[in-house]
Amino acid sequence: MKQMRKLALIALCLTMAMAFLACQRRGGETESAGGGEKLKIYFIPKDSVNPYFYAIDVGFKEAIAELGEENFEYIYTGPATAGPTDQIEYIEAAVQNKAFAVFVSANHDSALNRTFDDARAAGVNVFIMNQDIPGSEDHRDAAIMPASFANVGPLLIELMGQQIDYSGDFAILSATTDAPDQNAWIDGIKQALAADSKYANMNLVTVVYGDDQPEKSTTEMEALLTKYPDLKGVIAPTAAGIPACAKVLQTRRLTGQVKLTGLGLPSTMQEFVKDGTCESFALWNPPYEGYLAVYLVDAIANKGYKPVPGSSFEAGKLGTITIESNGQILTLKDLMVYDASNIDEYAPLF
Ligand code: RAM
Repeated sequence: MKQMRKLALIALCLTMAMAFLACQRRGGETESAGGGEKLKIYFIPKDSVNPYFYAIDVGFKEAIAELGEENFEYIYTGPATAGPTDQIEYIEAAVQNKAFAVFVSANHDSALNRTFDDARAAGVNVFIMNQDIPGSEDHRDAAIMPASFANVGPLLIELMGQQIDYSGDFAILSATTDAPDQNAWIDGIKQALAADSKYANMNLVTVVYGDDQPEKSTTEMEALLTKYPDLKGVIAPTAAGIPACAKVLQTRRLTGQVKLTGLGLPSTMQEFVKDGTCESFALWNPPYEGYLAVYLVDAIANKGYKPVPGSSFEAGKLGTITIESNGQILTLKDLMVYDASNIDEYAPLF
């Protein structure tokens, strides 16, 4: 009997050890060198498989290399899917692990509020990454924005207009239904469409959601083409969705007939710009966001900086960064447009 209990105990310990190791590997956490004084920085993307967020990760690593690898423990971890509450357990684990700061690309504008409050009460600096949480700003310390969101909708409608000669039906293929960033841009597209008579002959037929997953984006794009045979174009403001849309157009030999624009990574869009499937699309510089985040942490931890509106900190090659009155930090103001003239230059970068 005693022997059996001992065996059961050993089995339990082994299972726990394996589960612990599995957790460590989940989401590709970086290895800790184990020092006690390191600043622990967590980056929790919308989901762990969307390549868009790997481009931000590059910036974190670049700044850490500049400021000394020995000073940081950087952990990139997140859920497999981008559900509204999927990130909670990852934020809680970061708090448990005594994170200095968490950078979260929130999948919902309020579903994480209590988790953020608990984290801040435990002394963790909470930043929203690549977007903000509209209406819930009191629950975070600041938000790192890739660009001014006010510029996104007007630019995307203009790129679509240029491609379809400002006339005809178009659709939007977004990411998840609750995504604060996507919804802000969709509102911006709708507002610009209504506000400018230049777009009077353009008609938004529907908004569909590919959940930032290539398979679902593909299915949704195919359904759009079937349901709207007169569709002239699609705006996909998602780096996971736009290459999936392009692939569908390429495979169905619809290049030139149904136009495509949106937000995407030059690296995944290069082939589609080259063959004319996508004449132009836009983005900012995702690595800058991670880079800026590390300098922000360094300023708070080592230079007595308090990240309050109106204050400034030095961010290496990005110069002096000032926090806006609404607590947002603009990595860049304007977006950049990619087309055949510059895609080869940017595709190797991100
Ligand atoms: C998607 C995500 C992300 C967005 C990019 C452009 O992958 O929705 O939040 O910023 O696209």
